[in-house]
Amino acid sequence: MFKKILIANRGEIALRIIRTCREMGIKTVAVYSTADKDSLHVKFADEAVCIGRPQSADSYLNIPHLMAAAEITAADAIHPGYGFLAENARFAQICGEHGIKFIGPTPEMINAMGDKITAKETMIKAGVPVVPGGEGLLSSVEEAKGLAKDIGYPVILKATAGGGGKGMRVVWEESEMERAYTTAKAEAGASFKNDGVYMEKFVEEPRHIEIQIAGDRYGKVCHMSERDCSIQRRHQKLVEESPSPFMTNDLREKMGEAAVKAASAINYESVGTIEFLVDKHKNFYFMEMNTRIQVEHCVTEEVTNFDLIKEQIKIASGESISGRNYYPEMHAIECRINAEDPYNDFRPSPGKITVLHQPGGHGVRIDSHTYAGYIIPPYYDSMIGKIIAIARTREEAINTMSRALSEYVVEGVKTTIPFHQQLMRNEDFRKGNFTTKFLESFTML
Ligand code: MV4
Repeated sequence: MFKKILIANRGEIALRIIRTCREMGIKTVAVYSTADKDSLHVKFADEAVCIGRPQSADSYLNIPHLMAAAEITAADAIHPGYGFLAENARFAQICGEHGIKFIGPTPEMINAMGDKITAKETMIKAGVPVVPGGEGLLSSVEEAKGLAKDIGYPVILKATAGGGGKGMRVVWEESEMERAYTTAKAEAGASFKNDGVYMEKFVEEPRHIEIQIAGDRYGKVCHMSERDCSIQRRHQKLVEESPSPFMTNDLREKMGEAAVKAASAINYESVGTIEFLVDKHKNFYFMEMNTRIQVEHCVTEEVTNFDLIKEQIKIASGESISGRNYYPEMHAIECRINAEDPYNDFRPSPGKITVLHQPGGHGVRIDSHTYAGYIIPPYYDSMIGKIIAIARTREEAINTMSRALSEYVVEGVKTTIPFHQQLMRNEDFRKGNFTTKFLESFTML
């Protein structure tokens, strides 16, 4: 097992990883930018190294600075968390070249899923359902128009280097194709330095349901059931839950089996997530694979009784997994608390938290790096924590969440707490009656 792990991240996930390391008897090294010198992850780690200026490119994304920090502290492994360098194959490669274990998949596995066309081809070969569409890159507007006629409108154009919505265009009829093709390509080129786009049938009003998987280096892969992430706004998830209110035992078996096939196809090692679109007829289609621990991993932890960070570290150190699948025994809902103003188009609201009271009590978990007096820097994403409510039934979990939100006091900055309070009272949400379009017609009262 590792003796000392450097955590190449900040905020709540850095703290989350430090907590598990402490329980496992592993020493920790925090890295921090000058903007994060008073952050809790710096205080709670065994050692801390400043790696640069506030801008991510100068600190959390600066590979030479991170490698220097790992070498001077003699860390034998690096945990990348999520975001930043978590899905950067070159970083994983460089860690390996320095004899430092990257806690995650190999560079080859990251690359296999990083290019969406390659990933889709791999899934087709593995027998995982994908959205009907063209094979490979589009090379002209004419080709796009011809293909769309075959597939049938509406279609969607996606960036092969994309994910998360950038370089994506829905096209409802042929007259829109030229403009959509041109702008999707330009946006993809500007965002990813790769302007390749491909086409799929547009699945209308889908649910976003993802399956947590784990694989070890001995070829065993298992799934740990689903998370419903349909409550999103501009491709930012706000609420996640497990199990999905839309799930049936039969669909879980089918999606779980497909997710295991997907991960097995690339001999995946580590924890990971297979994202699916699910239509109203319960047809499901592979969307992409996340080769990292995700923000919403906590709901899976709470319903399956696993510490997924511990599993991830154990797998990286060469331990094997049982190979059996795991099913929800409870219901868990997670609300992301962002320093944003839900009454003002979710505008970021950085600054000092002057007063803080965090909820507690039965069935409530808080993952947050905040404290009274903490200054939320403007340089990074605005998530300041997560509340997870756990109960035997979905209705009870919603009631626990409502109660917890009502206890949460944050002064000094605006937060998404009022949004979540209103959502927990929403009739359609309570009935489980929502798709990825739900928040488009949601207005703050
Ligand atoms: C789609 C789709 C409908 N049909 N693909 C959004 C982000 C990227 N990962 C893929 N996305 C979508 N792909 C087809 N063929 C609808 C979306 C989509 C979406 C997916 C999940 C959660 C929220 C979403 C919001 C808008 C669009």
